[in-house]
Amino acid sequence: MTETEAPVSYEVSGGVATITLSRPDVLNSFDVLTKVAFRDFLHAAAADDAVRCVVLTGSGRSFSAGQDLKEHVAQMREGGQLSSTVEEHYNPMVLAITSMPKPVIAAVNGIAAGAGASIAFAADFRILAESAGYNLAFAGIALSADTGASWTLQRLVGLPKATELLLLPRTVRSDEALQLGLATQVVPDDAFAETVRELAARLASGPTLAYASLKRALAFSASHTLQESVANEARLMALTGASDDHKAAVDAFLAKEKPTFVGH
Ligand code: T3D
Repeated sequence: MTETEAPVSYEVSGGVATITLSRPDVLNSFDVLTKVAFRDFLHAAAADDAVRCVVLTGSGRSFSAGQDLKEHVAQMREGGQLSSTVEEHYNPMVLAITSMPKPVIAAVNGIAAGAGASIAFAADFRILAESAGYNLAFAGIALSADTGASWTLQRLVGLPKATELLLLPRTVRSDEALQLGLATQVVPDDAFAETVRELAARLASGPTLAYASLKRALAFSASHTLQESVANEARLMALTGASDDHKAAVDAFLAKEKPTFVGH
């Protein structure tokens, strides 16, 4: 990569926004420029009604190796303390992904380590290329976890496994990731791009408001009582019940036709 190349690219096509980390020489690790661009593209995708599905991926052989450790060390030497990057960059990233009012696919093309793994865990779907894997690298460099991994990982694999993976980091290959629940699907490397494209296209032509409401319902219910959750479900059912997509879908059902969803 030359200095002038953008570290992250953003492309919208057919209702799908694809955010690609583009620093393959350093395994798409996050320096400040990359973090700012990635965070800002997430916010742009969230705000754009024309975007109905978001794909996160990396270029080259890695999804992302997390924090750029060369920049990190340089900053430590300058300031002698950890920067504010967790609050300024990593926290907004994970909150933008988990609150995204449309489905998010982590297209994990290669190794995802540290904050790179955390980003994949925050997505709604994790499609892994066979050659991909995860490494919860934080303890390896004597750091705690960030970018939501302490919250997401235990929900995906359970507390004992999350503890093991965080305290004893190692590379979890794609077959084990699938067994553990860290992959929605594992596909051969040569079928990876097409599999991601098909899923993204399917989600981008789906009932976006219903997807957003389902995501909100799940997030709410994860930390509320049954009584509170059913009250919230009632609110979200009223919202989706009044949508154009719901009307179109029931009309299509009665007419024995396939519905066309507009997303609201
Ligand atoms: O304040 C704060 O900053 C806190 C924030 C923390 C967030 C975090 O994400 S902490 C975790 C940071 N990430 C890591 O500790 C992972 C470090 N990388 C690795 O452990 C390994 O690279 C991998 C397991 C990911 C892959 O291993 P492998 O053998 O396939 O590749 P490699 O040979 O180690 O790396 C290839 C190149 O990428 C190499 O450069 P070179 O020698 O060819 O010039 C390597 O230095 C570079 N690279 C890999 N990871 C990083 C990196 N350069 C900068 N930062 C990296 N994270």
